[in-house]
Amino acid sequence: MTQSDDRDTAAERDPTRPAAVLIVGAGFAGLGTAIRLRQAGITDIVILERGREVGGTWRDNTYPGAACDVPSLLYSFSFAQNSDWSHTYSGSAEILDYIHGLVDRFQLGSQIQFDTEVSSLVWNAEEGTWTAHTRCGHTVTARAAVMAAGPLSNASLPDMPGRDTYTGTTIHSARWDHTFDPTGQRIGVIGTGASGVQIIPQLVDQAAQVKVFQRTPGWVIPRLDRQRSEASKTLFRAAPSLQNLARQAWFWAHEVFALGVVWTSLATTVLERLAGAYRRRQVHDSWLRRQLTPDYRAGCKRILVSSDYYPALQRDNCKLITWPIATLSPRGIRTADGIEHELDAIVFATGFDVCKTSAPFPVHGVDGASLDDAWAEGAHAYRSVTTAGFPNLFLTFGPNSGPGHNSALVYMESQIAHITEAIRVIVEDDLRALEVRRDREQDHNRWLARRLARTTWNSGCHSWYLTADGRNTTMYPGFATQFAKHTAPVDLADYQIQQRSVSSLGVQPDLGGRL
Ligand code: N01
Repeated sequence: MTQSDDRDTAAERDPTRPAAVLIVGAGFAGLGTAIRLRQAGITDIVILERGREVGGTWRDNTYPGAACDVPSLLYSFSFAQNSDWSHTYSGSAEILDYIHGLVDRFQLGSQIQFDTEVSSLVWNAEEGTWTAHTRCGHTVTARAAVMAAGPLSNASLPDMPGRDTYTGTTIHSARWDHTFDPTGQRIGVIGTGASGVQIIPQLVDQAAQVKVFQRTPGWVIPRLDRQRSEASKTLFRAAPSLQNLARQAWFWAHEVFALGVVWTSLATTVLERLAGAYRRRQVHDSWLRRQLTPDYRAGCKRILVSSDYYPALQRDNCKLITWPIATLSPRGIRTADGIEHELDAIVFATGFDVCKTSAPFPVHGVDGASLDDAWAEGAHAYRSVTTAGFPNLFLTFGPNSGPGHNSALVYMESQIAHITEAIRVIVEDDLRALEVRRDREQDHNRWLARRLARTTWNSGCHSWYLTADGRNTTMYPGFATQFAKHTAPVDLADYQIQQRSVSSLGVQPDLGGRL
């Protein structure tokens, strides 16, 4: 670390003057943004984190079997590669270790304020600053703000009839209670999405009985995981270019996957045939197979990647229940066929409340306009990163930035590239405001809407990608390569720029180590 890097740590900085950047959230996106900003010479950064440690979704999702269904070589930053992944697809603990390693390696620790939950963000047009108000009553002001709270940070507990009457143990997948011992228990699992299919095999190994309450079956493909040899780790350590080549190979393999997952095409039919053959090979009972057969096109909901889910469902102590849940009762779950399933514990693998028509906390931009009002009919942004009326504000995993077929981190790096360049311009050119032009944002969203209409996600299934009235505000309708080409560069012609004099704020532009 250079001396100039040292001087702007959160502990040392003068809290009465605005920081260059405030970042909300210390998960992958928030930390990645901080790393790239620092590498661009912008070091005066404050990261506000509501939890007690970094890691976001990988800190919160510690349920048994939690792992990534994207290969680790690709599910890691290109600018911070790791040769030592233990498996092709690593578990959540190892991913969390990697994130902690980023904090140490890029010396971000002193820039993070933990236990600090942002309750609102307010733009001050005169000064060209954002002020974050926190639940503990502090404020932090900065010239640019990055919202990196993560789309999957709030667990969704469905409001089922009778939920409060149930007297057994309830656990949400994203808030696992590690004091809970499944051994010998009768457990119900609600939800068979990406989290559910990872938890169920683990519970079946230990519990006396597991009842899986499925509302919609998913398309399942095998997970080709294997332990990595010491030789391959040594090789990648010695030859990083080889590791990069392996990463590129995974990347392009996933890009090809888009042909079947993003659009309904011949490749979708091929994918469905392969998943069907896998189901036939794995599931022996024809009635069970029928219950597990989706009635929507592959890719419409997230494809499930698991090699142990189908075998677990066929174990003697596991039963798939497809009758809809009528109510929770004091002793368990009553399904629509009138049967009461007595359970010692219910696991809700029911996903997340994803903000599709609102911000995660109140955000007030130009003239006090609220982001919630702007997004009332569905979140929108320019290239997923900025939105008109909210200058100097940047979003990670903003509207229409989600991948259906490739690593979320690849998409994240493109957003971070755009954000870093835009903030560099704000700081170096000492701008009061950099605000995307409304017409450019609207053009972008009209283009998105046309392309989204032709994607598999809009082919008729119900998923968390869509708003209640069917608008897709979460996914990007294209390849990761297109997203990067679209998102990473900053075209200043798409932005309105307001200059200001240095003296108006009484600070010198922060150029970190760039001078
Ligand atoms: O949540 P989900 P998740 N009654 O929303 C069911 C990421 N992730 O936590 O399909 C009955 O996908 C719901 O049923 P249905 C990944 O991006 C990544 O599993 O809506 N059932 C569904 O089965 C993923 O997309 C990894 O009919 C109810 C399940 O609960 C995202 O997280 C691993 C219900 C929810 O599935 C979310 O996945 C894990 C109700 N009232 C997760 N409400 C990686 O490996 C909901 N359900 C990277």
